[in-house]
Amino acid sequence: MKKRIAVIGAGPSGLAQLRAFASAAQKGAEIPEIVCFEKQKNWGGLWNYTWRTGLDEFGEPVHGSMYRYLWTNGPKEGLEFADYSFEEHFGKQIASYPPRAVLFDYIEGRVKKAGVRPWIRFSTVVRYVTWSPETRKFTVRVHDLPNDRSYSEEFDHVIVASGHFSTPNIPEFPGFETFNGRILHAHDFRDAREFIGQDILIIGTSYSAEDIGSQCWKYGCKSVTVSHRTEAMGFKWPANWKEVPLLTKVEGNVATFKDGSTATVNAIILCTGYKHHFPFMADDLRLRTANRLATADLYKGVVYVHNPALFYLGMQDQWYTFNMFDAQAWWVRDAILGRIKLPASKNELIADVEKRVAAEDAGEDSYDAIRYQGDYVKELIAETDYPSFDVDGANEAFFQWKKHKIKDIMGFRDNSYKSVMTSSMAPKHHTPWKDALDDTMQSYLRN
Ligand code: FAD
Ligand code: NA7
Repeated sequence: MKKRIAVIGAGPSGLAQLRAFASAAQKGAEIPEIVCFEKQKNWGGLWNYTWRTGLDEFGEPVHGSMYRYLWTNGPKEGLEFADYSFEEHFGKQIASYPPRAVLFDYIEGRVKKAGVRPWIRFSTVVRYVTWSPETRKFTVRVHDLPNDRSYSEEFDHVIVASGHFSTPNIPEFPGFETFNGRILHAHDFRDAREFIGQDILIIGTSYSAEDIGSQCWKYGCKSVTVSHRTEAMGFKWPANWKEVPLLTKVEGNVATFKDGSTATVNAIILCTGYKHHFPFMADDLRLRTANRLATADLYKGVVYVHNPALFYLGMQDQWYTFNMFDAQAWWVRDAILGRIKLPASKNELIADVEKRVAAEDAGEDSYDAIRYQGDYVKELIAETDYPSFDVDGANEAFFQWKKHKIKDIMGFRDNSYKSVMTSSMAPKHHTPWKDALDDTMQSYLRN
């Protein structure tokens, strides 16, 4: 009997897993039967844009957290697939910070070519996964949404690739009930034009805060006030930005901050991050981790230490994305195919996690964090046939990116970097990011 593998999610991580198995099959390996369950009606995960917020047409929580006019927030040279370059996909080298639609096309191009779409059951949400120690199999209960039909199937392995930037972390501040304006989380932000002419307050200081604030500025909000819990972002912001300490209360439209200062605002956008949320996993299978580089309870960052037949992909906080998901997917594939042997004892699995946590904690700054994740990618690809690539060169693109942001936060996307896959330099984009209001693929590729 062939082994059966369930993959939960057809975003970049789940698709990397399908591609990894397809690649082994192309090279003549016998592969297991693979079933990928995807709750949305198309693939691409977060890169599959939806205008919807709240619940979808079936009453399921909307997965999408991406918004219109989203351009990548890091250089594409850091995420390029080693087995499918941007040049192979677009027939030419393209500029370094593509908008969402361009990356969606790139992700889709590789899996279309691999022919894995028939493995995916779309509009099918995974409801509950349990493990039987007797049969040593997982039971996966799913709901086929359009046909309103629930059913269960058994699998030898489950690979959870459901992402972790979809379930918002939503703190509450005194006075929210009576605020005279809109309060939303970044997860529900869709179009910066909604805030044209408005004074907006953003809570949080990470990527969502930086990027949503920048979008609102670019499309014409009146002012941006960013409130921090730990420390300010400290970039050289435009004149109508300010950074203030943490919000303590709102009264009417007046927000008061920890230092006693106030601001009158029309809208509050909570850019307060996301939760790892797996309500569909039984208690003994559910990953519980903070958003960090060395996730809790995952040997090699992918094998669930409490049940090594279960894998999680893409659960780390992310500098590296697509090629890290590939590195993980190829490694998980080889563990399942028996090409890589897992340690026999749980203690060894746990010791590996402890070592990774200590190594991450020993880092002093974000440059160390980039190196740390780069080393992790190197470690995994050295153990499989994923094409090796110049990870140090990709680290270098991230280092440059950080410097470019410090120099000009509204202009960093106008820089170009060298591909570590093809060694060619990206062209400069035809329009500076701050003036480029059209985010369509046609416009972007017009170089
Ligand atoms: P996801 O893309 O979240 O995909 C998970 C998939 O699982 C989804 O298709 C979902 O529908 C499905 N799923 C979830 N639960 C179930 C279930 N119960 N049953 C069935 N299917 C399920 N990364 C970059 O590299 N560059 C960027 O510029 C960038 N910008 C970002 C901007 C935003 C606003 C956000 C939120 C993230 C951004 N990221 C960016 C990071 C992003 O997390 C990764 O690029 C990537 O999408 C992660 O892929 P994934 O497959 O792990 O998760
Ligand atoms: P992150 O990177 O997890 O950042 C969350 C931010 O929210 C961070 O600045 C936190 O501040 C802040 N936060 C969290 N809880 C609170 C409360 N209770 N009060 C105030 N501030 C809070 O999430 P992002 O959404 O920015 O980025 C996630 C992904 O989406 C990323 O990959 C991007 O590419 C897009 P802290 O520093 O902990 O004080």
